[in-house]
Amino acid sequence: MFQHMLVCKYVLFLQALGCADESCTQDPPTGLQEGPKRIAIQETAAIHAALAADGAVILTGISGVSVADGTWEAKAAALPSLTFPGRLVSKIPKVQGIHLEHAHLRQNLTSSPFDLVGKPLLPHTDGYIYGEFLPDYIAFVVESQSDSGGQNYVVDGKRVLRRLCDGDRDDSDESETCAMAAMAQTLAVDQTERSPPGFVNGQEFRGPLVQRQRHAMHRLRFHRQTSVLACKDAADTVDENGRLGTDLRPYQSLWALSEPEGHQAHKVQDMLKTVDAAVQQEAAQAYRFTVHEGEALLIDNYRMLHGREGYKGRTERKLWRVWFWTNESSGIPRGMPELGSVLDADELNQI
Ligand SMILES: O=C(O)CCC(=O)C(=O)O
Ligand SMILES: [Fe+2]
Repeated sequence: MFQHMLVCKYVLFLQALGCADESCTQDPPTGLQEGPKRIAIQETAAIHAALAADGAVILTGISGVSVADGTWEAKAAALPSLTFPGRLVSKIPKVQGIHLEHAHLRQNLTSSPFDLVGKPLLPHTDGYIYGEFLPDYIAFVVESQSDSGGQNYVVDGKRVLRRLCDGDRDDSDESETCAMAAMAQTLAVDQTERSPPGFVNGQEFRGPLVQRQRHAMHRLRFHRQTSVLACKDAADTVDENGRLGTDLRPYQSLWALSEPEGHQAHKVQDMLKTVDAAVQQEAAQAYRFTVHEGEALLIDNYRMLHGREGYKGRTERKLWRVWFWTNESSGIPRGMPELGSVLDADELNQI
């Protein structure tokens, strides 16, 4: 009987992780005890091995990338085709100077604007406004780092699921949270960014919090954006070193019920709160690391959430953010041009 219970529990655990068999438990996420590995930008195979293992990698040698005008923006734009040769669906990467974006955001946010510059960032996925069609990889190229603070962190979606459904734990709460992990992967919830409580109005998107890619089942796709109020908390509660405080509001995500009046509403609400809390706990424990000038942080934006501590100092922190879509993504968002080199198209057909 006891053995039977253990087997059932294990099956529940595998189901909650979205696995039909044991294959996806063989490679437990490491949790990046020392932050992402540093790998030279030319080492394509090593970069992909690190991405598969850890979901994030720090690329070195970006200053040596040869581009016609030598600017950091152009080096950032070259990064997707250098790291994913022949696999890009978006031929023109979207590059944005985060330092340039700040002024624009202050003027254009549909929610009441407030000063976020230098304040911590809670764990999120990028490109959330595209709904289902968020970029599957993102990178931050560092042109100059702040004098103090500004450490990044990543939260592994696999670890969030494992926190909810740890096969080794043996308590009654665990089977409840394990059922919630399964629900997070099957039940559609509203993940549309709406302002308020979001910053802007994004594309409509309803779906499970965590999904597996149709053509790349090994990949999780996790979406999380945080409410403006949660970001305000993060800005208001920093300690003297600019670090994120701990007394943030309990629920920070923009995830909402698809059917607020439905008979399952309470259950779904509990699940959203529980997954949100697990994300927060993982973020609190995540290793903080500094990405230096001339390096880039490359992240699997489907599996990983990312965030950043606050920063200050006289040196302007200049980062170039790149969003790109590979042939394992859900596709490029409607209205985005698919332009670029015919060579890429040929290579893509050979895969
Ligand atoms: O400032 C950073 O290091 C990251 C910023 C970020 O997450 C973003 O702009 O999406
Ligand atoms: Fe981001």
